[in-house]
Amino acid sequence: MIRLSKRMSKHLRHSPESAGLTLDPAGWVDLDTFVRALRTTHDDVLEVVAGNDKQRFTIEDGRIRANQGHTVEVELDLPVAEPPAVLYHGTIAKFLPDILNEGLRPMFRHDVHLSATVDTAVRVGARRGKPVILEVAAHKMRADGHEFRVSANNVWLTQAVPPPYLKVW
Ligand code: HQG
Repeated sequence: MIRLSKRMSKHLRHSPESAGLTLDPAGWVDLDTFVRALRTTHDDVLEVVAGNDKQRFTIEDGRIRANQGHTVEVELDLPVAEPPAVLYHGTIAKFLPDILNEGLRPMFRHDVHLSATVDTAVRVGARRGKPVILEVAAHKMRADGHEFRVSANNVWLTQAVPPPYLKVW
């Protein structure tokens, strides 16, 4: 199931064409087409979607899409949302000098990914090594005109976080 989940992420976020798929502008693909393209079964796809630790996918009206994390161009059409006072970002020490100097940037993704809880940020950072947690002054950013969106699986997204809004937690 983890293997299938990773393949689903790959084709719904990064390289649909490598499975012969085309996403619509909002990232959706017909579920039957998707199942066939991945040479899997509806049941297995449904099991991954329902059991996914991070609720990475949504199935709606016979279509499937990834909730966030795309590198291909998609317009998720998420509404602007009011963030909590602070949000968190998990990274590693090696990236800190650049981050504190130029702020958080989306790198290969569309947006910077932020978490509402320290726990989640720790998990995100721990993917790369010993996690270092940054606190983001989200309310202040919002008041200064920066936009936040929240994905269907509760990942907070913003274009960039300039250095003045960051502090090491
Ligand atoms: C770092 C997973 C240098 C940033 C997770 C991160 C998340 C900078 C890396 C989701 C930088 C980008 C996203 C700068 C940011 N200079 N390094 N100016 N700005 N960075 O994977 O947040 O399993 O694109 O700290 O759970 O780690 O895919 O972002 O270390 O929600 O669903 O550059 O990926 O979700 O890495 O993770 P990523 P992320 P999934």
